[in-house]
Amino acid sequence: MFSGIKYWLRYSPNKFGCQLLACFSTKITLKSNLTKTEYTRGTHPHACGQPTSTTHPHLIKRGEVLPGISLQELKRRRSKLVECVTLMANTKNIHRQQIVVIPSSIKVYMSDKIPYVFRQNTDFLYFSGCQEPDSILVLTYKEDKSSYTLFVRARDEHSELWDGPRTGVEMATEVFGTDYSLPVTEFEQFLAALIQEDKGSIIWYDHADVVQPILHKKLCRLIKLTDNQIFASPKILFHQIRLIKSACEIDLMRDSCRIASDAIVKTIQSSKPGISEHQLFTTVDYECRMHGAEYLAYPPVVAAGRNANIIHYINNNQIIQSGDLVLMDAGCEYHGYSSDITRTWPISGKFTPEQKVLYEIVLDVQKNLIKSLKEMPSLDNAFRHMCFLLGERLQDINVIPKNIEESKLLATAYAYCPHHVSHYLGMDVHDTGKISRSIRIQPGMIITMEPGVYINPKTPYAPSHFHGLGIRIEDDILITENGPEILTKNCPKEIAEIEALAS
Ligand SMILES: [Mn+2]
Repeated sequence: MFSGIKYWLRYSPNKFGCQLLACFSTKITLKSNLTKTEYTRGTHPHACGQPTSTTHPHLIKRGEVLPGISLQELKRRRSKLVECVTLMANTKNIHRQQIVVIPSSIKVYMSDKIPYVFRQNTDFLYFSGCQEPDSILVLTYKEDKSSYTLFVRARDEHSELWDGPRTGVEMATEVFGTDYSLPVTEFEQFLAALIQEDKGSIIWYDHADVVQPILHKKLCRLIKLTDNQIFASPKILFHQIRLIKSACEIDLMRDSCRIASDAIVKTIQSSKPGISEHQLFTTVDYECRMHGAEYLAYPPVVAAGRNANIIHYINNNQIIQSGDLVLMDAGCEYHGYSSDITRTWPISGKFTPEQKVLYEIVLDVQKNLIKSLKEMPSLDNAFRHMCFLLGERLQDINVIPKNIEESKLLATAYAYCPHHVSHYLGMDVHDTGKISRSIRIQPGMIITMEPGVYINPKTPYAPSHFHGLGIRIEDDILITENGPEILTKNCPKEIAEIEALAS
């Protein structure tokens, strides 16, 4: 609906500025040098700085800001953040003004004027829904009153000619549903005025992990002006909110997991001895994008033979020899949500006896661990459980000596699987990194389960007939009231299924 309010905002930017002046008692005046033709861009097919339901109806439904994410959902997220800040203020008995600063990503260049693919800062995207670089979301909160202001790049004819349309200040409040929006150039002035108003303001800003170096310098300068400002990192708050997925996030995760599962199936089917790891990378990338993913969620591991002993092998430039196992760790990003799957298969279509023995162990351990998620352990406990299960099974086949004490058994198993067995998953691959893995899992979380075994010749006790083998099986799992639900179940992992796909 092109409401009267919007009309007023579009034609009276100075009035809009006045409203902000009244609210924040700052001396901000909005420059308006936009022409009347520019204001009519609402009917232009590329009206905004990102897809909308008007310009990209195949991606965005009415009422949505991002694919699958409605404005209502964004507002719920913002309310939760206000609740968290309120709770924090109340428990610590703080009555001062609180200002939460969430910066967007900036454009990063690989060489002169050649940008890397832009990926928005996840925390910023989660709360703002805005896909533009050089933006800032600010929450101000004092005495139960809160408001959100989105700072965006002002419209600029020259830049837009090269880089495409920007949403601009005039449209931002309507598109993103924040209380106010201002040009990003006004940020320093805005914050200075807020601090002036309440010299004891608490500024929540992550100063350890700098996203926008210029903004960071400005903030540090502002903080120096007064003595009693506190920089507190809000990241733990953001991640606590992001940890539990909403219904629409779960839907997006289901799609992301389904697309990646199908892509890996196709990749296994297309694989044969003599092709390169790089070609399998291409296949999984192609299949994910052809089914709607924007790109792969991370550089995939495509490791043939003993390359699988290198946990983060991403060179992917070797020829796959007959008889090799291929370990592929790949997932896609679908509308901002990441999947993360690993499968290991014999390139010739049949496991050798040694490969089969180890594969069966990893598969059994993985299935056992998934079952035990019903008891809602912590991820760290799942890891200890894995070391125990894996250790016992490796003892059965004489890869680990029998009759060693338990602590030694766990340590030796860890040497054969030197990575954690699980991480949280969501918008980021290693999602909500500020959340400890020692807390119990809860319904609404999504996690991975990824035990592996890597028989590096250097590992103590490793019998030579297993040398160079590397196997990992990884699924993505939604935790529900009724137990674990495997979101990547479309991707087969049983020996017979894998052999059927690979031959
Ligand atoms: Mn993983």
